[in-house]
Amino acid sequence: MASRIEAEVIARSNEARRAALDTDYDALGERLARRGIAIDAVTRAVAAFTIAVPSWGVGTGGTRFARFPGGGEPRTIFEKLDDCAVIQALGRATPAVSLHIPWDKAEPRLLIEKAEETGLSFDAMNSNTFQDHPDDPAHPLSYKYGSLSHSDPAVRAQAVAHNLETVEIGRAIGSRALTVWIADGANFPGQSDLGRAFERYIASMKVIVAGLPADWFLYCEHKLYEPAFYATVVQDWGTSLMAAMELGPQARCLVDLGHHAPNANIEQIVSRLIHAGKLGGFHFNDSKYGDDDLDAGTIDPFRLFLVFNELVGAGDRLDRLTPSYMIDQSHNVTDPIESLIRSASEIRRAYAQALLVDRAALEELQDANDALMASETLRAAFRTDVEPILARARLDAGGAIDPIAAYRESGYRAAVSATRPPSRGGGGGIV
Ligand SMILES: [Mn+2]
Repeated sequence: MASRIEAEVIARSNEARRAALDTDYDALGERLARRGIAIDAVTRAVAAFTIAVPSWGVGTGGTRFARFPGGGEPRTIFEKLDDCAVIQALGRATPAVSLHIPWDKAEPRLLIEKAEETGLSFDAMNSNTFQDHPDDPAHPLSYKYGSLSHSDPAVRAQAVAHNLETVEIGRAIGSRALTVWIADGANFPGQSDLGRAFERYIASMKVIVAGLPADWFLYCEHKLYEPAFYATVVQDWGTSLMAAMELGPQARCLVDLGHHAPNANIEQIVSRLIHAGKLGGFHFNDSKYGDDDLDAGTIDPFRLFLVFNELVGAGDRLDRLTPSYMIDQSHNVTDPIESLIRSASEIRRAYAQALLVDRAALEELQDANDALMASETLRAAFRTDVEPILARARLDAGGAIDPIAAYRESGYRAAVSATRPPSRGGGGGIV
């Protein structure tokens, strides 16, 4: 794979860390063998687990207050793909990129060429009707009062057409899914009719699903609040599931970890969506108070583990669903490349830990109502330091044992800062 990270940099970085990794990996292998687990099988499973990075995540994010850009910010989708290639070269967990239209709009032929050059592929497409598109003559109307659920049929038609255009771009570049998140809602009781707004959303989504290629999925992404602060049209997983059921077999629910009420039991929502056969995918991130879009696994790694515990525990039922795993974060104070490398690693960590759960023992303890030991069975897996497994999976795939150290040793950020002009501050526009 072509990348601006020299293989030599990775090799040098790994050389200094190789002996320690071998020792740690062997020691962990011995510990796991005592629990009846073959470490190499876990490492292989982890290596096969990949997560898509968001194109919008490689630029510095912002809040509604300000954005403080870093050096060497990517200016185009092609520079974003260069940065994504660096993330993949070092971490080997993120071979695909999720695009956002119109932010990443470009000639499909050029996108395919760039994907071939960087060794990347394209995951789910994201449409954008949460802001106006003043530069697009096909977008004369404003989304200020909504999009797919707008009271004006002309605005709804414009929003539907935008989603179908996003599908067309996606189809040309090998994507297989469209994620729809709408900002529609109301700031005041009485501002809009709660029932009619949802009916209009469903009617618009039916037109989109009718225009979807047969092998595509449509992901309905819910979000509790913001930018609408009184009522959001697709506010929770119940509404999302209702929509997905009414929209038919191609429609599924996408769970963004930040889009729930505080303390919501997200792993239970995941379990219910698996039961309904409607789990479409994830937007991973972490949060403390709301839709904070912090790096996955940095605030509540136990919750991330519990989500993966449901996924691994679902076995065949999950295999039939083939959900999409994506990151959706806003990096306001870190180098986005470092945050995305770390986040992908934390997601794999949760997956690896979930693979270590003794499921036969857990089921027995649950059936015997041994609450303490059932809880301990989960915690034993969560407590296991699986870093040697993650590092070995990266190393075997040609990546770095310590990808963030190797990234810093590479001088990539300084190099792109010298060639890409400083970017201006401004809004974040992160969902
Ligand atoms: Mn999201």
